[in-house]
Amino acid sequence: MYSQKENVNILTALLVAHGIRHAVVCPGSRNSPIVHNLNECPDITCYPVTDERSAGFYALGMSQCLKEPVVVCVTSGTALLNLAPAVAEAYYQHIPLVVISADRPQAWIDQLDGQTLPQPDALGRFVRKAVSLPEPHDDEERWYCNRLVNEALIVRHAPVHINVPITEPLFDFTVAALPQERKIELIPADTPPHVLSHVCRMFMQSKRPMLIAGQPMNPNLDEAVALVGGDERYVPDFVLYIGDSIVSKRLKRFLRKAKETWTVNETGEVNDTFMNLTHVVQGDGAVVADQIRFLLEQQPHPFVQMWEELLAKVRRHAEAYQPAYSEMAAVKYFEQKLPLYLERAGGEAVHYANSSAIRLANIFANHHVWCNRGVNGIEGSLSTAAGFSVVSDEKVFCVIGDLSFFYDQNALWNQNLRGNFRILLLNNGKGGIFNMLKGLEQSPARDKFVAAQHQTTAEGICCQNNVTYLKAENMEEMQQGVDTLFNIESQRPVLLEVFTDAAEDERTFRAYYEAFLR
Ligand SMILES: Cc1ncc(C[n+]2csc(CCOP(=O)(O)OP(=O)(O)O)c2C)c(N)n1
Ligand SMILES: [Mg+2]
Repeated sequence: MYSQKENVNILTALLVAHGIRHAVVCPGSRNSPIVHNLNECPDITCYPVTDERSAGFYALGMSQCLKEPVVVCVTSGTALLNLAPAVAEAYYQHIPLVVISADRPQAWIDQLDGQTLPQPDALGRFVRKAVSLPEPHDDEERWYCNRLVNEALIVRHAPVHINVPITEPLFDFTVAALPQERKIELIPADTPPHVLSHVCRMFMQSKRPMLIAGQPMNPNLDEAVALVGGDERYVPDFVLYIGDSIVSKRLKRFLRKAKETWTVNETGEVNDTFMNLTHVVQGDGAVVADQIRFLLEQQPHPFVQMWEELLAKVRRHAEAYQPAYSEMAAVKYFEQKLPLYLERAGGEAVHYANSSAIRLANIFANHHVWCNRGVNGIEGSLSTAAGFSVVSDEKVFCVIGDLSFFYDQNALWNQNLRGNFRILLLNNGKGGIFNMLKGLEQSPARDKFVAAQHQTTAEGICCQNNVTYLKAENMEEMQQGVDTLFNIESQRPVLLEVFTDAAEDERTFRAYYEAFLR
């Protein structure tokens, strides 16, 4: 029988899954649920040591001899601090000690309760990873708890610290079996033979494989997922995730239905975006993507083909759709004309700002797009594109909403800017994205305070900074303006301000989806 404490059981199940076989355990009541569990596991042998300082060194010696991670488990308070000398020694010897400390619930830290001190980062720089587990109440917290334990246990060649807050009552040992926990495995770059080829083979041999490339773009996947709805035939069983963030929330939610995800990255980081990660392969994701594309050319995969047909259908819809005058119409026209311009001009760099701009790019752009999607801030999109332009020989375009533009207007106050910098400013007089949030329309604060409605135009800013200013207030002016933005010769940056109505932007966006979901 195991403890009633869910975080303790998740931890125990994952210790077993990660192959832990030895645990040095120190006396105490707060850690007794953990010690109890370790003692229940047939694959784990416990070794009692009273003095925690000594216990740490016991574990160090065991790990040296066995060349595998060894647990040392202590109660709350100073017990943990007594491990510091052994942990520091392990750090510089590259020995994988797994420190497990029981803790009081967070609410009781610094409240003069017995045996409490701030434990989560107490071992400082002498551990490679320190995590403090939640006491889960729902599936999201259970996922979080699982992930944190996995993140600590995949670290190699260094000590780690897992802090485990446990609320009273402590002594209920009535759970018959440990939970089935998902193990996340790290496959280091040096694993033989040819890890990346193995991953590609796995991809080709899966029944329903899907390669997802994060930042910059997943064109048309948001709409495709909307179209799929609840159709299980489209759900992948094996997702291979490379690259960085994904724009579409709907896509992320959809991929959570997949059986498992493998990710390839250089750092070996755990990014469990779809909550079903099982393997982190250390390596170059672009190499894997190229290899898979090559294999798919040799031998088409029916599931991949089924998705490609769906994406082609969405693309046809995007091409055929005629939006009313709006931000969408401007981006669509810009993207339609871009390839024609490029045929003549050659190079390119297109930056999109956050909010609606990048979402529209995800529908209409079919090329590389730059966007600050690492943390999605609106504060630096114009500066990023401006910085890009001052070291580029090509034209650099920036498609940006009004709040993002006015926020970062300082970007234009710069001696180095030249005529290769071209801005398409989508001014709908507010953060139009907030129109898309269901339920927010009920708040009288929405337009004025949440979406920061305003009547500012960029004309004065352009005049002040010697930026060529163009504006459009209807379809015809917008199309002429975009053509000019591409073609005009200028020594100074050029900006086209397209004025639209946020309510119309919202209607057009919704109508685009409704037109093919019908
Ligand atoms: C630094 C920062 N502050 C606030 C936000 C929250 N935020 C996200 S989108 C947005 C509105 C952007 O408005 P705009 O640039 O006009 O684009 P639109 O929504 O109209 O397309 C805001 C304030 C953010 N992402 N970053
Ligand atoms: Mg706006």
